[in-house]
Amino acid sequence: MSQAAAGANAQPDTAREPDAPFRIRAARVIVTSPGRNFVTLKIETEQGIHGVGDATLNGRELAVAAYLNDHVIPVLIGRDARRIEDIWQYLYRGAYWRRGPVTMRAIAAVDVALWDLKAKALGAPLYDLLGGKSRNGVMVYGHANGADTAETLDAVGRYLDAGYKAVRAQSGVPGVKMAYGVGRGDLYYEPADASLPTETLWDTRAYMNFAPKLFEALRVRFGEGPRLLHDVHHRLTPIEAAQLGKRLEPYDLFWMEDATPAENQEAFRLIRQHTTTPLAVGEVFNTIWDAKDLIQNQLIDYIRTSVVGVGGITHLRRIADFAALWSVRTGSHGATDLSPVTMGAALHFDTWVPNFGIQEYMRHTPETDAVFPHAYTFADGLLHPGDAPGHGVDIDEALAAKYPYEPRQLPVARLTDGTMWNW
Ligand code: EZ4
Ligand code: CO
Repeated sequence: MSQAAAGANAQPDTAREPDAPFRIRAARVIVTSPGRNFVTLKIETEQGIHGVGDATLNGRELAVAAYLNDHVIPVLIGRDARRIEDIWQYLYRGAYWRRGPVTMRAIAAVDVALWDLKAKALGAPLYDLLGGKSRNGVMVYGHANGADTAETLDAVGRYLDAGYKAVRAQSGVPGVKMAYGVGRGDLYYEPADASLPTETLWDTRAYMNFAPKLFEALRVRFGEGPRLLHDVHHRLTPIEAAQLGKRLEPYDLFWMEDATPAENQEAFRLIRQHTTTPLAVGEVFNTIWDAKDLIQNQLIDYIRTSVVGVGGITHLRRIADFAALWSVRTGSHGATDLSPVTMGAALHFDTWVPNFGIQEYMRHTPETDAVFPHAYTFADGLLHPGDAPGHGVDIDEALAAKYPYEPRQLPVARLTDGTMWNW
């Protein structure tokens, strides 16, 4: 669509005055693969300020790139970049087809880029626009994993030695081919590993018998101090999840994550009735509607929605405020498929949000870090967003261009009898 055509349909507002400094002059999608795929949106104003947002949807990257290029960028050109809320509502209501991971990640990219841009224009770190610092640093948890219990214990030990205050432990399970969360070789754990989905096998019984022993061994070795987390990754039924939660109670987990799929939010009531192990859920949620019943019925303790997953800071803030009413705290998703841009935005959000719980943090590779220069730093188990204006993360477009897109999909899982299961 030409700009003239866009202008013909425009609302008669000052946002579209051609010489307005905050008028959006250009927006473009940058797809790059410095070790893994990322989709980034860069928005520029007439004044020459730019903001950057992440639109990466692991394994489905080009769907979001197309959504942005075909449906979002044409309606962004000419708008007033300061009107973050109005643009959010325009993209959400205006799509008619609400929600969904592709739409909400595209909206997130716009929203985060606009918050970045506005904060830069004001010369302020983003956390100051949200309400200022609520804490000195953001507690993160790292991902420790190993092929078996001994390796996993060593991996947890390395994280604790590095200063982490919280560690997620995942281990290979005897009898389970390629358990979730376990790296292969020295690579950083990166599940989207092939152009067609890798087939993994899942054995619930083997896992249920193994997981409590892993955490018993962790407590024997490391004592009661470290916060320990675990991700079940949607593999159990509600009653199995209830059983596992009970069996894990002696080992005082910080949380048990995604114990069962949450399309049916009501399913968590059964788990909740049986165990006091804290529950975390929400990395695949797109909006507050996915979490509403879980939160207002106090069926969970941590909400894992991320900046990039739920349409950006504008909507994540709404979820967090709603969650605070029921003492549910944030624990945002932060795996490597969430780009440094999301990590930067998340750290500003986490620095402000009053009901902060914890932030997931998997280090990116040096190649990724070089493509996305960033202000955030790690020290003593905490991440710090830095004080640079905006969210503090940019993209080196010349370097990004050296890493072309490579198709990669997430694995699938089958039960031992061949039945398709949840990966
Ligand atoms: O499997 O982000 O808690 N973290 C996770 C992640 C997800 C990936 C999927 O793209 O569950 O490792
Ligand atoms: Co998870």
